[in-house]
Amino acid sequence: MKQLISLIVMFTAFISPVSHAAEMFAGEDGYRLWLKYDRINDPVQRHQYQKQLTRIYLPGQSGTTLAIRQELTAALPHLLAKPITFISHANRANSLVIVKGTQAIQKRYGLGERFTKLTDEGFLIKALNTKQGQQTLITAKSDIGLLYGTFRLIQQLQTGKDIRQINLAESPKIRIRMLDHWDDLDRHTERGYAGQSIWDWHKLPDYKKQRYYDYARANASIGINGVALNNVNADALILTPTWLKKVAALADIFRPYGIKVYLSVKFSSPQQIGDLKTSDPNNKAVQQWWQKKAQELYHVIPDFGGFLVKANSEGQPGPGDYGRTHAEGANMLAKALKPYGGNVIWRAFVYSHEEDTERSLQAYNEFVPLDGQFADNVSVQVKNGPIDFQPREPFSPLFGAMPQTSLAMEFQITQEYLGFSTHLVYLATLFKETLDSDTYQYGKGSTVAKVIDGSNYKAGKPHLTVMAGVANIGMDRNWTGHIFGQANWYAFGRLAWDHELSAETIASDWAKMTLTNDPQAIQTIVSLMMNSRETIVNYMTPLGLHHLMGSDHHYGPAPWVDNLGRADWNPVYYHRADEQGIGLDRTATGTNAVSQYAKHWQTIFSDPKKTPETLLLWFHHLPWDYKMASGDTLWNALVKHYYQGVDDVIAMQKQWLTLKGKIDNNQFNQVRMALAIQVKEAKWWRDACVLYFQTFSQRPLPKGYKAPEKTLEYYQSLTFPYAPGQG
Ligand code: BDP
Repeated sequence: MKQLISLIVMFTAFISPVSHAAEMFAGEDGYRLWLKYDRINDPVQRHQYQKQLTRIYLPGQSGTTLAIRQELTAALPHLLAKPITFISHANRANSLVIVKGTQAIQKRYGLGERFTKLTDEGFLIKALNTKQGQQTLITAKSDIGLLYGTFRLIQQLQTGKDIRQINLAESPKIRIRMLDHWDDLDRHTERGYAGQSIWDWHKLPDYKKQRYYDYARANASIGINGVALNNVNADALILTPTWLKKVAALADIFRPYGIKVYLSVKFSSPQQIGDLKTSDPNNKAVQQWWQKKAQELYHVIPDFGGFLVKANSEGQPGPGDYGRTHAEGANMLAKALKPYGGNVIWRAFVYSHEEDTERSLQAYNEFVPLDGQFADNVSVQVKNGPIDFQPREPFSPLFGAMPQTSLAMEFQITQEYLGFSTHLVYLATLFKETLDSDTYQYGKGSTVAKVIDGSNYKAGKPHLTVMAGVANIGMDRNWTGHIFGQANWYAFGRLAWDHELSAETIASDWAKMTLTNDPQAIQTIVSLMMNSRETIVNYMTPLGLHHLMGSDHHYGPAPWVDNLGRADWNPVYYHRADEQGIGLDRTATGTNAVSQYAKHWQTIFSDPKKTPETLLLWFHHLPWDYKMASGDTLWNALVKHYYQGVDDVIAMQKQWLTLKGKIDNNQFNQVRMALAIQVKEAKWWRDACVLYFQTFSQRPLPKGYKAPEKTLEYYQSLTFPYAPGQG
């Protein structure tokens, strides 16, 4: 008997970790993203829509029509708990009609101006009450418009909207809405924190993974219509015939979903893969080389999107190597692509290693004089802030300074400086902060969004309008490493489509589609998301501090670093902490970065009393005892922000724990574990920064604030040789 008991004990000990894991991680692993088509809860809605949406008229045989058919087949029978049938006549009552808006259709359904005003990608969804019953019409000028309309209708169902009287007309505000993958050809992803690159180059072009199709579906569902497949620090090999076949295979998969493929190209490709002695854009042989390359490209990929170029930046080759301007370089490539309808997206994140001028000032100095010189199929892609995707930056002054150039927005979705894929940070609030910033280019109301969507363009609308996001996608089963990383991908797409949407609406839609439809849980999740960005700013870089992270890998705090190649690579350059105070003087007495902004902002940013406190130390070096609006000293306020950040992550963690049982266990546990790490890392940021800055301020922590447990030396001794995503 004794033996039997010990055998049972042993056996349970052996199996229990397994069953524990099974219990924790069974269920939704995140692969389905926001395209979860589980049954609509509300039986009344379900019943109504069963009548209205399960008989579908969808003529046409194009790849896109097929994609629509497949999506409806994947979605509706599950959402509505009833099989669907495709019917052969449009005029049947109680049906869903998905048709292009021919003259006859426009007339029959009385579509009018709302239809004619749609762009090629726009759509109209309308409930029609006919004598026989209800019809729901999705119409558009193209198959892609119909696909977008279909996804919008499905989204309405997923988010519990009442669609009985649906009447929506939408067109994207920005023409090219793209993801930039910083994926290398060996499947390493620069600044990627979600596993290997999703492009399995070795097995392409023959092996076509389901993940590629699901990636295309996810992108199309939020209106993304362009992807740059490879790293801006480009490998010239991508333009060789072997690689172009692989690229073409992906382009074929993405085409029905309205997604065009772009490639990052190395400016020195003519030398590296073309046997030329130079890559000078003014050289005839070089120009011809690119023209032939374009011809070859369009032969294999007829709808190729174009080139994304990082030139003369961080050691990359470019036209500057030959004394030519960015415009000369970009226009040479643009000319090669023009006959085929291709575009050049030329990055303004440039700074020369050799130049002493602070790197954040260089882009403006180099590009503004070129305003008006770029070809109409070139867009100049500007990062949202002047430095580099920091938790908070003011908008880049370039947005208010090039009225005759198509300016593209570059956001970073991958969280290089915002906690990798471990921290829960909802980025839509950051995106909106930039988009809604007023450049004052033409007085009040000249927002960054209006620059990007072309409304502020000097002569009519620019040919090109672009919003790009550096992707956070990898091979992790849940795609983005963190369930809430998916929300950032989703939000980026929705805002690129319509920058007027609120961050809150998008958060709520995403949460309903991804996590739950329980109203109370949604409230908790949305509030947690909406506060998350300010929280990370507080525990990493409050009051306008920036660039305090570890070198190279950018993991964790290292405000003490002062030994890197260029002065402006060092955190000490940016915080300038000394016995007197802290912050970087960017007014006329300092770097004079304020001079790059419109007069309105110069007045505000030059005066610490007028500068928003969120950007105080971005623009000013101030004494430790400087009086803040709250009456606190700067030192006390700084410490309080750091502690607030940690308190708020702990609060987030508590909020999350209340969701146990209300959302899927697997998703719940993934986020629970990540939040536990985030709490630890937030404390690490707080303690390392407070201890370090205290060596200058020489002041005690404000009353009631507990001193960090570890020493500054401890934090300074930490190394992370294998931190992911390094450049
Ligand atoms: C920085 C990244 C680096 C990129 C660079 C860029 O650290 O890996 O190559 O930007 O945007 O944020 O080109």
